[in-house]
Amino acid sequence: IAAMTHHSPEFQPGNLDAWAKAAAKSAPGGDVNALNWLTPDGITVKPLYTAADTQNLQHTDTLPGFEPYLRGPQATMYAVRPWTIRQYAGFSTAEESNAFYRKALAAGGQGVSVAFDLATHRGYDSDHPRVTGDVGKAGVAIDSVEDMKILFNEIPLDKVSVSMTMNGAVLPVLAGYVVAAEEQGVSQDKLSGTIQNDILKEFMVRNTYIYPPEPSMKIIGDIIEYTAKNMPKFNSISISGYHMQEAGANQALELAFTLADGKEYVKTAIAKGMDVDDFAGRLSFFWAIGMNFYLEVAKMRAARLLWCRIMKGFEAKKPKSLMLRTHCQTSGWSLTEQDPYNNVVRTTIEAMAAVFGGTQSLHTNSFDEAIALPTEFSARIARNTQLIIQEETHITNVIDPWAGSYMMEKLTQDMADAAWAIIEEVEAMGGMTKAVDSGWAKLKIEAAAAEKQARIDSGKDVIVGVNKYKLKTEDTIEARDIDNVAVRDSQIARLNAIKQKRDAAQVQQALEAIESAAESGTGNLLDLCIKAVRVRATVGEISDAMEKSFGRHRADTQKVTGVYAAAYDSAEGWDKLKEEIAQFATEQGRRPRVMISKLGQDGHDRGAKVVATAFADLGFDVDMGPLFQTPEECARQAIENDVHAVGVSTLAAGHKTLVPAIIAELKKQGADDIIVFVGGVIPRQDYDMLYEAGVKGIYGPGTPIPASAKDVLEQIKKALG
Ligand code: SCD
Repeated sequence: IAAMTHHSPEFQPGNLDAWAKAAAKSAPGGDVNALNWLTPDGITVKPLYTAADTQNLQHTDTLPGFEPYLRGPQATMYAVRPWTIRQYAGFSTAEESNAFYRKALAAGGQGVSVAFDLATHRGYDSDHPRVTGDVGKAGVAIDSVEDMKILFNEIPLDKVSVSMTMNGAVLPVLAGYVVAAEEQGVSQDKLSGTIQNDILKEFMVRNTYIYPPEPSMKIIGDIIEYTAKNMPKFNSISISGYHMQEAGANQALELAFTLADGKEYVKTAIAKGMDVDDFAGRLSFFWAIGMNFYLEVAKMRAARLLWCRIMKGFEAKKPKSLMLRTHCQTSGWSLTEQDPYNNVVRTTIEAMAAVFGGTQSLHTNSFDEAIALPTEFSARIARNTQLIIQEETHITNVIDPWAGSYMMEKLTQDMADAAWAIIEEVEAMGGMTKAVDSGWAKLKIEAAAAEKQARIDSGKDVIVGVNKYKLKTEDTIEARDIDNVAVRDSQIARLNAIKQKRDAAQVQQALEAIESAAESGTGNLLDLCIKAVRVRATVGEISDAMEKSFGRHRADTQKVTGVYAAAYDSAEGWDKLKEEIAQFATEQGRRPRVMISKLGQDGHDRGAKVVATAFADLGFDVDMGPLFQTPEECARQAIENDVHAVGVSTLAAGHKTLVPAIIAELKKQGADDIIVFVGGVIPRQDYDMLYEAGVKGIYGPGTPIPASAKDVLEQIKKALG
């Protein structure tokens, strides 16, 4: 002991000034501050943290399972029960998805998480003409309870918890699950799981809404009310920051907007006359975990701290109402098409951050997800990533292991403060519904996305294999393809069979009850939808019944300007390209004009928005097509606006149907001089097919925008002769 407390002359306890002097010797420009990293959130991350950084922090001495739950919602956390391995999956038909789930559960998966196709998300049955390119593509096609029953065949719904990512068509889908369970012999009160049911973020980023904000919030209120009464083990909502970060938000923005959304849902339920403690324990959260390791762990700890503060503000009393429980998913956006096995490493690092942050449930992405839907092989590696962390590393033995780290405690507080400032800003605007309605929140995220893209394109942010250490040749990897024509045909056959067998009068009556409840605002819509599903009303019919009085929401397409150019400062190539575009304008009498469009039900518009912003900053005239256009509508708008080129952004695997269709439409409407280019997630094996269909350029993930812009300009010139 004497030896341990006695400091020999070589080992004097440090003095911060002395350290700063020593560090300055090797710091750039002799300045230690040059080693600070200012994050996109505006947080300064220093190269060294000491006891001085944690001295005045309030929450460093708390315990897991106790207020403010910063260190975790459970007292024992993973030491008793690790997080749930819950892999988000679904594609093609209910039969195929069911087989995939059962195999995954047998191989170590612990919960089910259903991905629905975009037709279902947007409340269309598979036979609807607007969704020909979408059926069965980026998720499973569900039209009726008969599909739901197949989806959960031999999965015991009283034992396995099920998460359903559904926001638009949330009522018919949740009703379908309840009735499928009922017909499996499992009553509602035994169902455990989660429905995403988070519509506010859909208006900001994900775009799978159906109705306008106001009726959408009414639906959420009804679901919270119904599940609180009848489904006590079921999480009524998964308040999601995930899609915000995927759309470009930094961590502080993701955290703030998500908690602010949460506040709005609590207010909605209270306004229905509910006691906060009757429902708050079943509000759940969902974070994206990207490559920003320290900040992600800090974000998760800060989230629990702030949610407890927010819920105390609502006078919640029960511990369950105060603790934030969350699902996490590794970042899909951080995955690269180039050198794709690197994605296994990225996902592992992100999964570690989620685990150190204390997640309750986790999805790890498959390495091929920047290219297509996961194969059996890539899904296995993704699942095993979690199993290895759970069962080989002993990481689970210690609760909140980063606690007490000078850095982590300080960053947790910094992150909480940064997010709280944004939450207060939102509050001053009148809450998140208003911030969303005005378009302010969406533009904040889009500006962050454009800035991020510019940092990557200019090489400031490194992505291995994309803007540094690039491979000369890429090996092609196996990708899953869905025969969407076959899926659609089989869905239509089943729909027709159901419609023939059911009692039409009963269906009519049930739909009318929904319609009049939507109209009058009385009655619980989930209750009425469950009744309609029992008599075999379809997802599309139920959605239509509500649409009659709610209407369908149409977003306006605002876009940010100047942000990309400001962050992209490797000026040489940029300025040269701007000059060429100016030159084009002088020669042609007008600037090159492109229309950036999204076809089908794919609402992922981050890429489209960033490209539109950057092209405009370069000097193109840019039109932004509305979401969800059919090829026919898109061609008409392109012709009316007299564009030189249409750029299709596709992220939901609809390209093989929709891209040839837009080219054919342009031709049909007499405008085959308008060239078509494509960007987004497109497997290499589809390139030839698209070029043969007449596409003039394909720009996969990781293509620097100035490079694609230059190519588009060349192609336009060529087409003009
Ligand atoms: C857990 N338990 C413990 C314990 N740990 N009890 C005592 N001691 C411990 N140490 C108990 C819990 O209290 C709970 O019981 C039960 O065990 C289960 O644990 P849990 O922690 O609640 O885990 P889980 O059931 O898995 O629930 C996790 C969430 C849930 C709460 C987060 O909402 C969930 O599963 N969410 C998943 C959402 C999802 O998959 N989303 C996919 C999104 P009690 O309940 O009785 O207390 C995909 C997506 O959007 C992709 C992108 C896109 O499409 O655009």
